[in-house]
Amino acid sequence: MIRYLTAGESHGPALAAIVEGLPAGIPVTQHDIDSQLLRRQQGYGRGGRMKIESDKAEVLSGIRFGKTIGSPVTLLVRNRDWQNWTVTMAQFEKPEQDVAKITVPRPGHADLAGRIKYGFDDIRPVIERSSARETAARVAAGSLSRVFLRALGIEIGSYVSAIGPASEAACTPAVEELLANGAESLSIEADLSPVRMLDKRAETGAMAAIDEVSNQGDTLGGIIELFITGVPMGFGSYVQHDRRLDAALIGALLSIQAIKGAEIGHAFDNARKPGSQVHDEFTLSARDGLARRSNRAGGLEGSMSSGLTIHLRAAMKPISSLVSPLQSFDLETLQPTLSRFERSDTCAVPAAGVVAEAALAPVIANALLEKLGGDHLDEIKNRLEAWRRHVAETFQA
Ligand code: EPS
Repeated sequence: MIRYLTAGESHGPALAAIVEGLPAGIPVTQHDIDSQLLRRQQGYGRGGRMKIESDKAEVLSGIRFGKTIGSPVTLLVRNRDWQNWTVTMAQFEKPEQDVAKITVPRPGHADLAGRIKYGFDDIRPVIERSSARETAARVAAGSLSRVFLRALGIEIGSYVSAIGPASEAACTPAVEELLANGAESLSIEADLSPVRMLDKRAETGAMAAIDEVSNQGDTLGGIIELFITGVPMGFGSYVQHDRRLDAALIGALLSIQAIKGAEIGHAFDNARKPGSQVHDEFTLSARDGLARRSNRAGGLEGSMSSGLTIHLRAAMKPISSLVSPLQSFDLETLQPTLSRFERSDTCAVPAAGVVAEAALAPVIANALLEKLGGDHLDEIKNRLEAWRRHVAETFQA
């Protein structure tokens, strides 16, 4: 099974990830990793930091002659901004210069509970690790599971369906058409838009909304649509709480900074309808075998993959670092004061879609490894082909 850890502070020397449990024989190029890092850096509404960074991963272990070797892969993404922070973030000697302590927590951020929980007299260490900069390491880590899945015909893609007040319909025929070529086609199309939206009117509205809140020193959240194609029937399980694929997928989405809601398909809409308008009826034909009239369940039934496209949605709250201050207080004087500004983004929803894709990849890869096992890509490929064949033959008259 694939496990990974990330390390690193937003303004420290680097971010790192160790990815353990990847099978051997997966072809990986530098471009496979760095192209995902580049995608994460894009998006209308990003702040000044993205002008400083140009994220690239150094591979320190686990890959030889362009293929994984089954041992842990270590990835390092250096922070260019580190050179501006060597005093504030000095690792050992406390610098002679005065390093200003941060004592005013920003509402909505980890600042207050983190400062109290870890017993600091300064909020800086909380800001450094709770920052969404950490997602650079997660995207690098996730890119490896992604290439593993792609080699097996399983793809993950996303687009943004809402930013603030601007929204577009989810799962339109245009989306279905793109998904027919694999979920990555959807991402390629979405990546052409500065806000990763597909509908031009929604895109214009979103960019105008970002400009407007940016002028007011405010921020915007949004909704991300995520799709996984090529997953055969029977990944995940209903037999135990910790083997339920629904929970693992939603857990991965909610592990992302500022993601506060997630659903499978249109779960919240479905909750308002009778069952007859929700469940996806079966049809059997000699030509197509088993088919469905709809996929309102989002590709998951009984916490297992149904064989249809998996569809997840994630809600991102507006970033909690605002240029226009919110009411706060000083933890040293216990006097009310306005919150301070820490450089941030006006809107990072487009980037969060890329992060969400990366967060889902190891979950699906693990569901596959749980079902099929195997230590080398070729071995797993053979087992997956046999499984796909078995499922298809089950429904042939
Ligand atoms: C980010 C880097 C950060 C922020 C942002 C995302 O860099 P800095 O703090 O130096 O500007 O721009 O972080 C947050 C949104 C957050 O909540 O902390 C990045 O690399 O994505």
